[in-house]
Amino acid sequence: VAQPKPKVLFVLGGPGAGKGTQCAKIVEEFSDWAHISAGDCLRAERQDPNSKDGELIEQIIKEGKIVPVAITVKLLQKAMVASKKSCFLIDGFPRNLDNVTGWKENVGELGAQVCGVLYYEAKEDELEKRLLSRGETSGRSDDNIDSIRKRFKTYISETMPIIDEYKAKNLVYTVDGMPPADEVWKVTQGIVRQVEA
Ligand code: UP5
Ligand code: MG
Repeated sequence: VAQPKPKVLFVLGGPGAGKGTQCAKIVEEFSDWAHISAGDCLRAERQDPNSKDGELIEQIIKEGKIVPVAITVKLLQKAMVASKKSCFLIDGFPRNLDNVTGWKENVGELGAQVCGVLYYEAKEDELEKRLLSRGETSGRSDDNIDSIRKRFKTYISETMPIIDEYKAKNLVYTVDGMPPADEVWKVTQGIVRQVEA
């Protein structure tokens, strides 16, 4: 019997919009789904002393720029296989045109069906506040005001146009990311139910 094609939801939104927080809640409630954070994959690879890409990844993350897709997509695929799940939340990817092309070439429509984009919308001043406060304990090398501003810039110039492209294809589920996380969760939950159905 043929296996059903894996489902994918891309999860996008500005830095600190709540992508990771909401994905964690989704996988708690919906057992078919795996949470694959591109940023987490890259940070783990950076920590691996055997990786030849570690230094490059660190430099790019600090500058709020985007890692070449060949590196990212390889890590995403590895994590997807390791999860043994059939539905994937791909958190923080694709962030630019290079990412979209690299996904299509390496995973593509044969590998997985992209059901849509879960998009968390929030204002920059709120995001800055969240990230600075997280930065007190996160240990993330990009949770400082310099890197945060650079991340915003990249988000506006490179990621927003990608979200707009998916919007034009009617593939975007826009969620207001400004209310408290529990309220955002109620909306998120409804969308995942709809995607699963
Ligand atoms: N928080 C969450 N929800 C809240 C709410 N509703 N109200 C109040 N507070 C809320 O949340 C951030 C903080 O806000 C937390 O303290 C949380 O408690 C609180 P989180 O859920 O972590 O938000 P998230 O959107 O996941 O923020 P994150 O910082 O992870 O977003 P980024 O997109 O900046 O980070 P990511 O890890 O995806 O990428 C980091 C870097 O890696 C990129 O800048 C880039 O350099 C690189 N990268 C690539 O190059 N390619 C990729 O494909 C992916 C990443
Ligand atoms: Mg995150």
